[in-house]
Amino acid sequence: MASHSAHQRPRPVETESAVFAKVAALLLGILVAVLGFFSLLMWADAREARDSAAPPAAATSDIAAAHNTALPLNSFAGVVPENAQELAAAHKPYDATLPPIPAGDLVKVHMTLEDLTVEIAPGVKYNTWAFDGHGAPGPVVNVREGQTVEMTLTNGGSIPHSIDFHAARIAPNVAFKDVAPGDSIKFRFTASDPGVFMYHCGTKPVLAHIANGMYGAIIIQPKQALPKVDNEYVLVGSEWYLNGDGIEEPASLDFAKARARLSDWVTFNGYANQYVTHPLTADPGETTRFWVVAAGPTNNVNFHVVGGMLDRAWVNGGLTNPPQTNVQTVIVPAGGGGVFDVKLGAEGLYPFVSHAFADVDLGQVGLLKIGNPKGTASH
Ligand SMILES: [Cu+2]
Repeated sequence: MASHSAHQRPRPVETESAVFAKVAALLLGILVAVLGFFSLLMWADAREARDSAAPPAAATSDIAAAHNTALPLNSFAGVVPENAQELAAAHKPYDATLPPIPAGDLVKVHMTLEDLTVEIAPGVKYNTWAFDGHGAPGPVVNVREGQTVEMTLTNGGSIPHSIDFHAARIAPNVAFKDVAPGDSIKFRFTASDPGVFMYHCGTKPVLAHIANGMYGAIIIQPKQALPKVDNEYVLVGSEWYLNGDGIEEPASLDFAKARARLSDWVTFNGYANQYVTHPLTADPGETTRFWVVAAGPTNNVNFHVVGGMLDRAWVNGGLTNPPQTNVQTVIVPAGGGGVFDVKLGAEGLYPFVSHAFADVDLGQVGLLKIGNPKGTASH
């Protein structure tokens, strides 16, 4: 092959079409540069508008105004302080253990509603409206089919609230009506439908009241008992929409983000990843029953146990029908519940997740620790 230095080729004469092509390329270059300059200006403008946007509304009175809040919305997804790991370890997890069924025909449940600041992720504080000092979720109500539940709700908060039991066949305008601050309401219903159900505040806008933590699980065990299992845990899935990162000062609800479904944290029992740091436990060969409620306000829980099968799955509450068997993933719809039996033989760390993985990323994952395994899970 000839090298450039050895054989200098004669410079070709440029044809008319080559000259035209060069001029066209030059003009195109100028056009691209001009367009680029203007788009840079527009980008800077949009950025400034976003950064200077007023923080979205938190109080109920501002919720109507927030309906008009324009996009884009600020995300605080996954934002934690530097010592998050330490804080996660120190956090006392919500006790997921199924409480015992009270004796007698009448079960009296008394919840006081209060405004309470709680942690929803390591170092992330949030102003909730909380049932019975629990933050979120509220206490688990566990009864047997045929018992009568007498519910008393006392409103210790600053605005009206209410309580709506999905397990109750009752006139909602009577039982689920708004209770003014300082007042109480008392009503009874028969636990007639076995299953796992959601309860929540039904005061408008319901989206805001649920997003602020006003939900919990009520379980009605069937008269004819389910197959006996070794461990029973209650998981309430929910998501949080923050108007700040909640680190320096507590965050409140960003209603516009709740409407746009832009969650910052997604949790089991109100706190991101708490059962990763503090796993639920079982022994090898044991069967574990998960009572799962998807409180939302909007997200489903796509329940799945990594490394296992849902050996028995009672879908969406009803425990009167036979369970599905050997299922991989079951959707628990927002406002619904499911019961899942999982038998795991080998020692290990088995993640339970909502298999909508954006939600895992934001904290809706826990571990079921079988025995005393070495090493860690890959999820
Ligand atoms: Cu409420």
